[in-house]
Amino acid sequence: MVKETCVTTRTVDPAVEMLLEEAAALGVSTAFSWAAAMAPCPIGENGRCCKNCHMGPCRLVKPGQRGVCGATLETVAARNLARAIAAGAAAHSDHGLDMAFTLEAVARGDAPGYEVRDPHKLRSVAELMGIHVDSKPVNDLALEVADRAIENFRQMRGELTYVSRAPAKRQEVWRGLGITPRSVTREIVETLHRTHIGTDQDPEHILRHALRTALSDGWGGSMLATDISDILFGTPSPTVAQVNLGVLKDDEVNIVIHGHEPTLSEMIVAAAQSPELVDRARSQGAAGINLCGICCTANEILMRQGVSVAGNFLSQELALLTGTIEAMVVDVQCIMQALGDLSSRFHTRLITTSPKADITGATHIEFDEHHAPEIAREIVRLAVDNFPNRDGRVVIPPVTNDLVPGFSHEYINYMQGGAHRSSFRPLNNAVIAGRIRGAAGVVGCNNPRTVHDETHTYLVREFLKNDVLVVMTGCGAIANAKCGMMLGEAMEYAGPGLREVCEAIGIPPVLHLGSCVDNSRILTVLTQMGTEGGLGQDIADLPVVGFAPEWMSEKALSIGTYFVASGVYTIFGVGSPVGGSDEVTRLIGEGWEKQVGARLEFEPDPQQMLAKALAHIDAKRAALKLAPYNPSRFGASGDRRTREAMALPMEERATALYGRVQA
Ligand code: XCC
Ligand code: SF4
Repeated sequence: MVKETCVTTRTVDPAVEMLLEEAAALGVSTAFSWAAAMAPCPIGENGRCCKNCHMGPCRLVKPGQRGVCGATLETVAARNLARAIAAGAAAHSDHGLDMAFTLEAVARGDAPGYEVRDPHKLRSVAELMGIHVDSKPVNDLALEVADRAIENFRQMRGELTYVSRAPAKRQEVWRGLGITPRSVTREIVETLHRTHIGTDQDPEHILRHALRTALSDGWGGSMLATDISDILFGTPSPTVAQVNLGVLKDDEVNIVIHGHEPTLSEMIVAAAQSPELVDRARSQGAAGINLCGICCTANEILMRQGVSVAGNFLSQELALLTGTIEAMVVDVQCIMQALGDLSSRFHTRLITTSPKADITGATHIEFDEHHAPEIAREIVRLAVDNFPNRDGRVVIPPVTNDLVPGFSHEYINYMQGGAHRSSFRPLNNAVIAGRIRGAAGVVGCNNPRTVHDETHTYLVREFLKNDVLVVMTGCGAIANAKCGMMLGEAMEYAGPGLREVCEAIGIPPVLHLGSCVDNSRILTVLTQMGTEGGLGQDIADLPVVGFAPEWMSEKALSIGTYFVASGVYTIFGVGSPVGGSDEVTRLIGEGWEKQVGARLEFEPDPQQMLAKALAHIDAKRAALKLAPYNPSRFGASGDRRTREAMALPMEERATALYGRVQA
């Protein structure tokens, strides 16, 4: 059900609030208390600190002040932003590259336990890559796709393969500016070179390369990560799952998978269901094995397997405080170092698995796709054998909600006309008619510098009221799922036009598209909306906006920047990492608007964020000569179908509302 949130100064999630109280009682620090005890550095916070060489660090705090090398504030702020974008792009893309290596190993028969689960997606990706599909055996084709993907990471000249997926007009914009990405590797290396002391000094020139670097993530590393994950593990379609800390079980072995990659977690899902390990859990006195996730590993296995989600970024420490987690298994990205110390205060085994990420205090069981099933079993066994070590203190907040995730681009296409007539026509027509005013992508992190989940959930509710369709990924998606916004019931927030369309097509008004790398799904959705007809010829023509309301990571900056470079006006909350420089703020605002047709803005005030977004959507509608948005034109729509569906049990309800639903 749609839940009213409990607003405190720290979070809108009652489960989180309950465990924060538990943390205080236990005298345990968390990101919330660290943040409260330490103000952000006022110099670094808005881009005024340079530590790119050892003549510094230089702190440019007075008007006109320069670094020892003569660098101006503009140059320093631009360089810092460019470097952050490169780091974010690297994180997504290194993940994408590993997916390509896994596909290669699978195709060669070197990765037992894995297979191509979606040969249909494999064929369509091969076609997009210009590979002849013919009647090639699946693994031969998979090898060609893997080779082409790997080539995309290492090629030094030319264009990324997926550039051709963007609207033709967008490609022209990129070529005209000289920012068509060559490869992730080339653009990231060049960013680091340009921002080394004494190289690129012109802020506009630095920032233009930042656009190119971000594009190599969005249309390269991330898009390949998404596509290859779909090929290996299946393209998501709607399924039913549960979310929030109440998914932890007091009488079962709880294993939490946290991080970003689906490769090992898919195997752990299988291992946790094996009769041998379930029996072993029973012999240890547990009723079974309960698997759930945090952050984007959670989103990956949620989208495809319906595995429940314990929470988003700021819930990771709190999950340990429940005293019920036998193992927290982590791979890469967004894993707080504090988990090392924290887990040692409880019986929880923190298990690192990536050759790239060790945490002091953790047990390292290195993942290797050539031996994945054994490694997954070893991890689950370790968790099971840890069950008797619980100390008896159990604090599981009794808070869960249901959600329906699984909206891939392919499924959104399919649900608008079935397998043979799939298209974006109904959605585009609804936008043209003004039933749907526009669309918003609300994505990104949590940040204890702002009330946990508050802006994510505020914006989404307001967008629905204003007939704006919402697509989500990452921790923002989890935030909204927790308060029931990813169910048909969320329709009660929707304006009449949006509601009518969602009922007719059979979708909820808030669509969960997946993990952080799956923001690339939003690019493919927007491309199709932009080229389907009636809404211009480019992503920049569409009445859409992008948001990262509670951002904190460098990956979020890369995502936001590739959205802008793709033509989407994007607003970040919390605060600006370049706010110290008016010139850089202008360059990424009106400067990028002139160059790529969209601006990047930082706006901490949620009401202002909303107002700016709606004004932008209406301006884009006007530019397309669409009817002005007028909610009174669409009166009481027939919500009979929703009401009937709501009266059914949960499993049948989802099928009634969303059509094809996985078991
Ligand atoms: Fe990390 Fe992907 Fe941010 Fe959440 S949303 S805090 S990056 S887990 Ni991408
Ligand atoms: Fe200071 Fe210039 Fe060195 Fe940066 S690169 S630390 S501004 S001297």
